[in-house]
Amino acid sequence: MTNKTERGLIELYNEDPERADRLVFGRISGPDRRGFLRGAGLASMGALLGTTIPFSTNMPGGLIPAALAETPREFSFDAKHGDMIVHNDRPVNVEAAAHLLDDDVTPADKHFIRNNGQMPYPIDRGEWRLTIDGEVNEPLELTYDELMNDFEHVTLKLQLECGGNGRAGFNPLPRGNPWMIGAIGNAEWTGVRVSDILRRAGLKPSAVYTGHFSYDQHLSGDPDRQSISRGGPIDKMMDPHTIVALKMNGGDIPIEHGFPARIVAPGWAGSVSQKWLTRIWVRDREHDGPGMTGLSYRVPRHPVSPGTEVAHEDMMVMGSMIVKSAITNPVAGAEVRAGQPFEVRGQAWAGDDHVTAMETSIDFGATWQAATVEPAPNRYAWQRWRAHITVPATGYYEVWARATDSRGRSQPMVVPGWNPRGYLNNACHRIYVMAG
Ligand SMILES: Nc1nc2c(c(=O)[nH]1)N[C@H]1C(S)=C(S)[C@@H](COP(=O)(O)O)O[C@H]1N2
Ligand SMILES: [Mo]
Repeated sequence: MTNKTERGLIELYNEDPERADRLVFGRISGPDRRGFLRGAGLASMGALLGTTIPFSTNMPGGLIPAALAETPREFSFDAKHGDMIVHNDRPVNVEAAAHLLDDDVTPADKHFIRNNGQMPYPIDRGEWRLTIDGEVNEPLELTYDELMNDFEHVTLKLQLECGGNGRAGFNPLPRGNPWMIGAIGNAEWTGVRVSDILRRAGLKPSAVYTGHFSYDQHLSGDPDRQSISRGGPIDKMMDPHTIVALKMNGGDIPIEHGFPARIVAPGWAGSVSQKWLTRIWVRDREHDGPGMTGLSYRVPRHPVSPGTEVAHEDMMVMGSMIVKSAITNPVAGAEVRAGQPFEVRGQAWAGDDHVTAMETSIDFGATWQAATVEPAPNRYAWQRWRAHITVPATGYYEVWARATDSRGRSQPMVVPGWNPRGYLNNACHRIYVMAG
């Protein structure tokens, strides 16, 4: 994977608004050109888009129009996987453009890839072992064949989302990949329940947490440094949906997704789901490997204002991801016909919970219409939602989508809860359409 992506426009606006204006508008016409971002430049925006904006009076000030903010194809170089967006190739970090998430089961080539270290060399499945040790009565060393033959298997569609999905929306932009919406996938995973493996080893009463280990080397090449080693509380690991996956979508797990075996702990930050798994260390305290301490995969215990430096002791490990949805059809920028209904659809998910309602808006959130949302085929799978939308007249529209979960929590319209590393942005996804 050699192609790089131009920085996302949101990121660019956060870091260097004048350069962003130059890129978008060609040149800066006056000192207050940035006024565009404060909602004052609607006339010039209409001119830029080549059309009118029927609901422009509802448009919140400071909002970067979706046409400019969310069109990776116009602002990125061609990625190797079609419309996949390559943030980095060392380590490999690739996300899907929203319309690639339209499949109910995400194919491997549309599933985001998040590596922290070097991709391991092809691993010999015959040599591979999984060690279970620590706070167990009987440590285990399992072969691939034993996992294939001596345990019950489950096949589940499971959402796996990077904790930093949506990071690009935070201002100031925290360090890390500027994921937009596509660091999420819902593949079909087959494997052995972690709970069955831990029961076979026999948990001691002191067992409270797991620590996960793997083959991938640290980027520095130092063999003594792990690239990442996270884990989860015993309750999450004993949940029957948390598995050691041996297959992805019915075949061997592709190397970039963790061949020959990985954890899938659905609904939690993807980093709990160790790829190229070699060991589960059962611990008598919260794990403290790379990715567990400091600011990594941790959020402030109490809300902080954007840009705050938060002391490490005021941070806590993230648990479940939160309610979110993506518009996967139409593709951003699609042409539709005024007065004629068109189908809008997508996926919705809510970490440990499920989605109970979906709504869409075409007037910048002034009014909302109910959409249908299907039940998940199994717990922790994402849910398909659909709506039929008609725009009243020609012009530029944004379609906004909002999910509500089983505990009554909805997606916010503005970016929520700034935190030092930019986790858990579940602001509404929006796309633009042009009505002719
Ligand atoms: N061994 C290992 N496991 C890992 C990672 C990694 O860098 N090394 N990245 C984690 C992170 S941060 C995420 S979001 C998921 C991504 O899984 P995917 O690449 O299959 O989408 O893998 C997790 N498991
Ligand atoms: Mo991640």
